[in-house]
Amino acid sequence: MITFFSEQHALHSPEYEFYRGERVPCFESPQRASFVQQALLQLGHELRSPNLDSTSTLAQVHSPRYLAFLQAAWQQWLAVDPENATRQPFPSVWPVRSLRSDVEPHNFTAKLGLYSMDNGSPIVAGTWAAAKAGADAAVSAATMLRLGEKGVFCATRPPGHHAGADFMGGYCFINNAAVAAQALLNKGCARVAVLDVDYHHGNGTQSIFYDRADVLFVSIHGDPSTEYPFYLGHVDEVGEGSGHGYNLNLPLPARSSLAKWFAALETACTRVQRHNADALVVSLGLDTFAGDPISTFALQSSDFVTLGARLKKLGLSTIFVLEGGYSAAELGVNAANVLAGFEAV
Ligand code: SP5
Ligand code: ZN
Repeated sequence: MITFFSEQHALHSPEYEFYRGERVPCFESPQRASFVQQALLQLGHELRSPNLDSTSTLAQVHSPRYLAFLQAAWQQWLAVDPENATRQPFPSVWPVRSLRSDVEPHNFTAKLGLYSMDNGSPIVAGTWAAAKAGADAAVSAATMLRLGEKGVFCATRPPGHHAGADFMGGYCFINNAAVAAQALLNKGCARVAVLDVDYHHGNGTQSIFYDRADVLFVSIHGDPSTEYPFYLGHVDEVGEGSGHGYNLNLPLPARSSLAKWFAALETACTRVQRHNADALVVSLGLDTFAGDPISTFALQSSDFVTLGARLKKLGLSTIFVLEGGYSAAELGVNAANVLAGFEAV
């Protein structure tokens, strides 16, 4: 399968995040992409560098002030104090209910809070370049699909599905799946479906398309009552306005069985089929793997072949966008297995 991969991903390499008040090594690491790269090359998949500029599509998905901030964030951090070059910025204050988010403050940390949903998405000097390369891959993949490819994989990081129109979060900065879906619409698709199989609810993607009927969003994920991102992903979120009925959440309790997960996949596929989409975008989180260090579902490596084969049965041209998955050593084989299942039938 044609895979878009950019070495630029390695420019996003934060050292630590917080867990229970302690600094721990980042789960979302460059070696994730390296393992995927190695596995795909070994199996003879074709790796290409993104060849299109996503700038105009990005502006359809994210707000201008958020994009401007993300692009300039590291320079602004250095402007606060040159010694910040060796420090990771984290937000410490957020505009929750009753506070204003329409006025951008001048203070850097306050801006960071305005544009973040958590303190779990550290920015480094190369974050923008890495994230932009992921969006370029998404647009490149959409073009390949319109040229007749049946399946294209974006083996990119950082992931994207927690990023909303104007905020980062959950290791995500630019919503690559949303960029892919919007690019498909721009290139003539009337309807697109996004199926999010990451362990965590794709709150960013849901919110970006919540009031639209052209992009169906379906997600299978850990119940937000106990699992990140906690504040979105419940069954009663069905879309609003003309988007009413075009959002389907299938939360499953933490530690749900394999049978429950694949039953939810059937429900998801049935809804996708009913959308009569011209193309499918899969937010391919691999943190449903039994060995994932921060998740609790039960998929084994071989189950990812089954997933790929089931998605192929939908008969839709498909862009796979890598999202989460933190068991880095197994990420390559698990990603490759999805592609193998998709290409086998
Ligand atoms: C793209 C993606 O998968 N983002 C996930 C972001 C999750 N961030 C919160 C991490 C919390 C880690 N909790 C560890 C629990 C271990 N028992
Ligand atoms: Zn995830």
